[in-house]
Amino acid sequence: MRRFRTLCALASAASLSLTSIAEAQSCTTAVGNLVANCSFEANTIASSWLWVNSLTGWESNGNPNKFEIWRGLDSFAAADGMQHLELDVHHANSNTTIWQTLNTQQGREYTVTFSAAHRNGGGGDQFSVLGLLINDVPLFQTPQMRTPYTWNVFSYNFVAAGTQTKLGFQSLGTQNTHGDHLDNISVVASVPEPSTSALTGAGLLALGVVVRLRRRA
Ligand SMILES: [Ca+2]
Ligand SMILES: [Ca+2]
Repeated sequence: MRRFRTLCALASAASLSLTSIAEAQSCTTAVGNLVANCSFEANTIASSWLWVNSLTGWESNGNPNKFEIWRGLDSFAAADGMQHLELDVHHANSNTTIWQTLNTQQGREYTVTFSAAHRNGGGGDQFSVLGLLINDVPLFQTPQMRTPYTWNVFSYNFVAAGTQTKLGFQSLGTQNTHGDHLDNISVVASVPEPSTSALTGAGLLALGVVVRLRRRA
């Protein structure tokens, strides 16, 4: 029983908590990804960083600035593509929350995967922490990330409560306009839809069983 409980605890931790993955798949090619502008590449900036007030697919509570896009500042490469966000936004309130609404299937389980990183300690910033919100409820937060300019990959599973799910990310480090970097976000169904061919195959198999039963009768 003890071994069983240990296995259950491990399974629970694996499905509900974080995982660190060395290499993450690009969210832009993740099959079934529900997230729009998942890599923050849609609004190309001409400088190494820039704050903007609109971002394709996303909303923000930043005030007055809403989003801070990075494109190679400090030679820090994005986790995916060329751009990412710093959620401790320059000249904002300053830790921000960004969100978008996804079309989901009620009762279906989804996996959120994202990359997060800390900055270089500028402005006295000692660590970065990002929170994941589902329908405005904080469900998961990263540990304090203290190694500068190193991407960490996290995954979290949730079950959709309705046909629309609000996905949010919250900056939770010290508010000093430095840190809490985010990129490469995917939300995909944990178990893919059965393919048409598989369904057809299962249907034919069931038909075969029915025919055999009729012959026996
Ligand atoms: Ca990106
Ligand atoms: Ca900060």
